[in-house]
Amino acid sequence: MKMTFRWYGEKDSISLEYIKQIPNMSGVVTAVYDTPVGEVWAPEKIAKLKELCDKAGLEMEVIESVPVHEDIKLGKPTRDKYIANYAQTIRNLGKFGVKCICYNFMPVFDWLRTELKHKNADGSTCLSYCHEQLMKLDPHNLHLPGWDESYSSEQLNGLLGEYSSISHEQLFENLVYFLNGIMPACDETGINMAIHPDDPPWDMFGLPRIITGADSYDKMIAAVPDKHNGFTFCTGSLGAGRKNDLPAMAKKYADRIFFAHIRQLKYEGDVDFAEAGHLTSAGSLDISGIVKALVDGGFDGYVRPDHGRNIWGEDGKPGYGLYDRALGAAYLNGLFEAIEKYSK
Ligand code: DNO
Repeated sequence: MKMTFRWYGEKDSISLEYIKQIPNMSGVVTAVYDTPVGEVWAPEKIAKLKELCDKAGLEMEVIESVPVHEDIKLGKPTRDKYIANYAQTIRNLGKFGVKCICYNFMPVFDWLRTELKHKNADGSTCLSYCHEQLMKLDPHNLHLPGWDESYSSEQLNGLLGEYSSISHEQLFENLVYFLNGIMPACDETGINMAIHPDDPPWDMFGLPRIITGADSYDKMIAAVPDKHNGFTFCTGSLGAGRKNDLPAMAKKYADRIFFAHIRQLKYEGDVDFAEAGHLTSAGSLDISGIVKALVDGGFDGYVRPDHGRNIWGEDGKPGYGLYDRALGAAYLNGLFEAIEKYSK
C-alpha cells in the first residue's frame, strides 16, 4: 500500500512541506482545479502540479477527481465529445506518471451533509448527516465547500429537470457507455479508473444513485471487465449504508480496489451519522477489520485518510484539516504495518 494525502493545489492552506512531514507519506492526491468540467486538462497545467510535487519529494500518482460532465451521465448526444476529451485528459495524465484516477458518477451533487461543523462533546467538530434536515434543504440552491464542481441555481434547475426522466438503469447504461469509451486510453496508459461510491449511498432529491454497495460492484465488473475498471473503496460512503458488509467487500474486491479512502462514522439511528476520528473504537465501522480484509485480499493500491474532524483549534476546510487526517494516517500506517507483518 502507498499512503497518500489529499491536497487541493496551491490554494490549499496545508503546504506540501507539512504533508511531507507526516510519516510514510508517499505522495499527494490532487487535481487541476481551474479547467471547466468537460474540457481537456492541458499538459502545461499537469506539468506545473507535478513539478510542485516533485520539488516537495511527493509523488503525484493519484488524481481525485477528473469530474464527469453531466451530459455523459445524462447520455446526451454531446457526450461523445466529452468522452473524447476525458480520454485525452487520461492520456495527458499518463505522460506525467499518473496511475489512478478517482471519479464519481453521482448526478448533479457530490457528497451531501447537513452540518459541516457539528460540535462534539470534546470540542472538536465534524461533518454530519441528518436525513430529516436534508429533506428540508432546497436542491435548487445548494453548494458545499469541497465539491469539485457546483452549479448556479439556474443550471441546477435545468439539470434537475433533465434528470427527471433518467432511471437507475439508464444511468448505469450511461456509465457503461462512458467506461467503454475511455478504456482504450486506460489500456494505453496503464491508468486505473477508480469509481467513488455515492455518498451517502442512496437516492437524493429524487436523483438516482447507482454505486451503493456490493451489487453495484458486481454489475460494474460484469458490464466492463477490463482490468482498469475498478473502485475507490470509501468506507465512510459505503459504510453509511447499514447493509454493506465492508470487511467482506474489502476482501472480495481487493484486486479491483485501486484506491481506499478510509474513515470512521458513528451511526445515529437507522440512517443518520456523524463522522469521527479514524480509530475503530471511535465509531461504528470496523476499521481494523477492513484493513485486515484488504491485506488478506492482497490489496496493493493507494490509501488516504479521509475526512478528519477539526481539532486543536484548527479551522480547516470541513473534513480536510491537517491534524486529524495526519492522526488518521498515523493510525492507518500502524494498522497496515502490524497486520501485514503479523497476520499472514
Ligand atoms: C469528499 C470526497 C468526494 C470525492 C469525489 C470523487 O470528501 O470523497 O468529493 O472526491 O466524489 O469523485
